[in-house]
Amino acid sequence: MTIDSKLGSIIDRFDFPGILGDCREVKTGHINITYRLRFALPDGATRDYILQRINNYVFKKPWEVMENVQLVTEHIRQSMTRQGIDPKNRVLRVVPVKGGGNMVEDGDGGYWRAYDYIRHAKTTDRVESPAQFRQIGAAFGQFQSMLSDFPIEKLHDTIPHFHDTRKRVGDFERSVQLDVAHRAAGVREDIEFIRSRGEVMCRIVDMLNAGDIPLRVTHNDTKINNVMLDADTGEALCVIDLDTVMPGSALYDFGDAIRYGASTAAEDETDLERVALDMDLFAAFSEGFIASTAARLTPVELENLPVGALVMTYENALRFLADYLDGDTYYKIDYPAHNLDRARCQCKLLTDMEAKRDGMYTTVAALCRRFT
Ligand code: GN1
Ligand code: MG
Repeated sequence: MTIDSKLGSIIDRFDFPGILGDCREVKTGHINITYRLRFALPDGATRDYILQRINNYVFKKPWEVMENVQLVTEHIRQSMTRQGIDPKNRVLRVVPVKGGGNMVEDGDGGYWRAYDYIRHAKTTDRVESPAQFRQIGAAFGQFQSMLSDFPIEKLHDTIPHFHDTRKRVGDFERSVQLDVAHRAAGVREDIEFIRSRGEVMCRIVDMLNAGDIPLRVTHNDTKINNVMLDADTGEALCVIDLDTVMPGSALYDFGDAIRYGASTAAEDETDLERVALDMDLFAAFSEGFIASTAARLTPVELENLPVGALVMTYENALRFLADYLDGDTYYKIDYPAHNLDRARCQCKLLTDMEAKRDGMYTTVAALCRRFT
């Protein structure tokens, strides 16, 4: 793509080597704007980077996001080195800004940051096999484990109350009452579906508040496309998208990965007949995740992992529907009813998870016995 002078001047401020040869937008993710840059080095080789404009509607204090990212990636790098793993290409590296710092302010309120591109890697939006999903489970589990000795008080809450289900239920109710986009009348049944589950879905928040489960460093956005896979072998290389790394519950990370990856359909599938929880994929991810976290998580966390799947699916349904009612201010959308379609798909998935709840518990309990 051609680069306008504004983007060019932002790129100039980062400490990139060589001469910019190519710049293309990467269109995954609902939040940030992302580009892949390719630089030509004097010896003829090329080097790739990721440049992102941090969405400052979503992240009110982008500098706190970057502080978290720096701290967490450094911790993981050290942890890998101690375990004899070469961290290169396995953990994100922030590209410094010329003259210091890790972010560029563009003068229009936009904040930009850059990472080394994870080489020879791909991502997938749909799970291709149970074995692949098991690997992704292991990758998110290792991420969790490597951060289990991280001093959690150093982390900023980059989106306060991100998984505070009770607050989200309250905010949802406000969106229904305000009805700024005049859409509530058309989605009464969907609203009732969300309302009817408001209290039971606060289970994780309640367990955290009661001290039944501990606060942990959590990724908070464990979609499968946030793990880079080796382009040839499919091996999980690197966990990316660390913007929402915050104190939270391990159940969130387990649950969101199941919500997205173990569904038989895409997150915005409109043919609801096709939307269900695939129990083979559930078991595969659980195996990878539990094998790599069993030594760190408490028995109460382990046994309650399935709660995470239900709560995260509920939360996403609620958030998509709230954004639809708010007139689509938060998520990027491709067409006017996109958020409604996403919400309905998540509600259908949740209904199927509710029917398969016992099976999820049985699977998790068996894996816990095997790995603890
Ligand atoms: C957003 O940017 P992306 O697509 O990784 C959202 C998640 C949602 C997800 C739903 C900061 O993630 O919380 O679960 O969309 N991220 C933020 O696809 O709100
Ligand atoms: Mg994200």
